Amino acid sequence: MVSPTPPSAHVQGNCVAQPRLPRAVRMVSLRAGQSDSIRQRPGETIFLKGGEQVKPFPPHPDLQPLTPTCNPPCLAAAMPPGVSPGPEGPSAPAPSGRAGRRAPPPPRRSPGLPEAKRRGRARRLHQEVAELQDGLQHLDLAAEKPVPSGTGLAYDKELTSFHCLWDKSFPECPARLTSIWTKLVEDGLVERCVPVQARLATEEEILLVHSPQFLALMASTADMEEGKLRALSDTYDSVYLHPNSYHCARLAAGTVLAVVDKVLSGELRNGLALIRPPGHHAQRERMEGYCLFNHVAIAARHARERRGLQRVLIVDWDVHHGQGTQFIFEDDPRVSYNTPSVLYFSVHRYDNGAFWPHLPDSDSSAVGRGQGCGFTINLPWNQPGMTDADYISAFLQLLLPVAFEFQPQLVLVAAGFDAAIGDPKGQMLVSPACFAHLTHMLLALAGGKVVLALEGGYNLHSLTEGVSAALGSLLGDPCPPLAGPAAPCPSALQSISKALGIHAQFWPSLQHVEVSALSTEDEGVEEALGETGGVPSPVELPCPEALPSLEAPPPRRPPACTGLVYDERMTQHYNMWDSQHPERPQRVTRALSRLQELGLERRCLRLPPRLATEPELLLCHSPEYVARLRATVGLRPRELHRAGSRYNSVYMCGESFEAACLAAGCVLSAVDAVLAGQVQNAVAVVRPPGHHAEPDAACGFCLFNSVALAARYAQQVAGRPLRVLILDWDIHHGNGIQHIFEEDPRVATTWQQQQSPWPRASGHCWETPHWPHLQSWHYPCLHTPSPVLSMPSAWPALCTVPTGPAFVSMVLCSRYVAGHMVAHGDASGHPMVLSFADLSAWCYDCEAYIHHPTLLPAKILAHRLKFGNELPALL
Ligand code: Q9C
Ligand code: ZN
Repeated sequence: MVSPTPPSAHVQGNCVAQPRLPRAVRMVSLRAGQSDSIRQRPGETIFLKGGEQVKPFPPHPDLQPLTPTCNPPCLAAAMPPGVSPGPEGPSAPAPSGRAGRRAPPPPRRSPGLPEAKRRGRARRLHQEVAELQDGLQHLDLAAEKPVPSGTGLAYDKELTSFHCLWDKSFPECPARLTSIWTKLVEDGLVERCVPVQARLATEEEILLVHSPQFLALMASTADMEEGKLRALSDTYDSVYLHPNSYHCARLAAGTVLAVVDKVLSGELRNGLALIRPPGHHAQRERMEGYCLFNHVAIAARHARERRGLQRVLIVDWDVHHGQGTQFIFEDDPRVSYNTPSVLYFSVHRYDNGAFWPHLPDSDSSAVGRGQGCGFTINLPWNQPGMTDADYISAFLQLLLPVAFEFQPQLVLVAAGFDAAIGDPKGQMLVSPACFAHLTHMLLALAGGKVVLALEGGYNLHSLTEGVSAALGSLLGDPCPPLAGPAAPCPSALQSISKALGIHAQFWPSLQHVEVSALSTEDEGVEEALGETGGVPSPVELPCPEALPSLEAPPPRRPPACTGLVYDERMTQHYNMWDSQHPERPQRVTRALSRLQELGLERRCLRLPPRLATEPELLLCHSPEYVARLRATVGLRPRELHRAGSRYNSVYMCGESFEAACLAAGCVLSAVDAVLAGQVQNAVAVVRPPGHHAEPDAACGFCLFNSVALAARYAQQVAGRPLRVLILDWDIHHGNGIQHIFEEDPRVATTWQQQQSPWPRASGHCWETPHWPHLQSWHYPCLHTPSPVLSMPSAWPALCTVPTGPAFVSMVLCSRYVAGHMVAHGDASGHPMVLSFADLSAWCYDCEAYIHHPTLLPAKILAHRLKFGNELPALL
């Protein structure tokens, strides 16, 4: 291997240019004299060179005072103008996420500081290191908040004790609740929930949202005769009153509060309130649209004012616009809290204003007022017939980006099921399974604190199916598969694009989304959509075909457990020449003990580890390659060294083959358990890693491509067609997986592509981009002229092999990239090498690290070059 020519531009005087580090990862050298930057920043991972990785645990978000200028950094940027003036003032454009990121650490100071300052710095560094290590030892890693568990289900038969006295076929009827209950019992869901006692909301609670006059009026209806009730009802839009209506509306509101309180206290993880009458059309002084009191609005105010929450998200997927909720919060004053409080998102049928409640306020142009600007998000559909794909798109493209930015502490869902297929009012086509998916997506928010309150839903069949599916998600069941097509229809895209265009000004997370293609002003689209009538026009924009349904539907009650597979023997693969190699055995031992400390390990089902068999390895690798790796078993160090150096960034020891077979086999074992339905999902804590391994070559610490093997294996053992998605979130490109599946349509691979992906076909060391755990070791190559030191005659006594004049060559490039340092001895004839990374010295002949006082001058020189100051005494 030939060493590349040095790029002198990377050396600035004596100060070597620092590699840029990603925001949350820094390498800290304990010897580097960086006392001013060793302090851990929030959320940051620090790698202690030569030590263990320190992963800080961020403080619990609920315990964190959230000031607009700090955590999370993007929230401040998300504040609509005027809400939280950042340093740039209220009208400054919000920085995009990228621009808002922390700048890389400042370059180190150049040498020439007074000696005393240097000593002081070294002393401070010592002290900080000691403190850091001490602090780490006393970290109580196990003392973390227990994860709340249990899904609350609130229902009271009392809530069926009212109906419309003068219209027996009124859609809002007692059977809605009784049929839901029957269905949930049938599906075995009731017994899996924690019952929550329904209760009456107090007057004080009602007054959180409604006026005293309105409350008094509603209270007075309890004693009214039918005639009076009817007369009063008729003065409102779409309501009926029954002598029990007031009582039940108070019971419904209180029941939502009961569930919310148990979720906020951590007694329950999430919950569902089965209530009627519905609430989201009720306004401060008005009943409307079957609603008397606005339960969800009351619960949001309660959470904020009585339970101290700062941010509540209301998601309203009822097919009608919850104008009541919007009016209550659209100008919600939040001065005393200095943070936005309630974000209202509603997706609803609008038909360009032709659908009830016929309000321009239901359009996406209504965004809130004053300080509430940007905190009302309406997504109006202008055609009936919206499908799962349309609702999923609405969530993925609009709601979730904003919600992740908003970081709610509680999610309240105005859960109507009148968008469900078969509903006489909504005339939408949402499947029951889709409600499981919508619910599931919300569970990622607010630490899972999600409470569903029933709103509309008038087809008893689709209502009950929808509720059952949503409750399944609250209970942790996997979502049932959705039927295609998977893409939103043109009209839905138009609605979503318009809302995105409007809200991008408030929410930086929406700014990257392309909104021009289908904006309302786009005449081409109007044409493609045909005359804007009530009926969806035949598809005119390309819409992907539905994927064939491959899977049999999963069992109704799947296994609720997670598999864990691990085998200690994987630690026998190690780098015998470098115990500090980043891919070291402690990676898995530490991971496992952490799982144990957290009590996660005992919540898993341990799966049997096993070796991948020869035929299994051949699913992705060539017979020659497998044989070549097998032949490394029992080789001597020198031969192993050579075997590893055939490949890019690979080391091997006598146990490497077995460990790699074990790593792959463990992943296969996890696949077995998942496909057999023994577990719902699984984790394999394995090493060596696999995703760089090619069909016929080891690469980047990887020997066998465990994930690629698992994908092929899954397809083989499933006994039926199987689509496999591989998500590769490793910071490096999974070149091996890509090459293995590039032409296989059955496996989709996805990874985050870096700007200049590693590995490169030809590796000049300064071209290799960041590999975070190697980054501080990546310095420009200074082979010519290498500082070469003559060794005195004492030298050979230390190192058994060389006689005569010996040389120490300083290699200032990465030892792991393109095999530079490994191959340096061969290429240059130098018998030993001094690492610029950690000032260790390597002897090629005895294949060992060595130390001797005669090396000191070379080390001092290297240190001076690297850090611009003298080697601290601690060396
Ligand atoms: N011709 C809920 O779903 N429709 N409310 C009025 C007038 C009112 C629905 C039609 C529908 C209200 C909670
Ligand atoms: Zn509705």
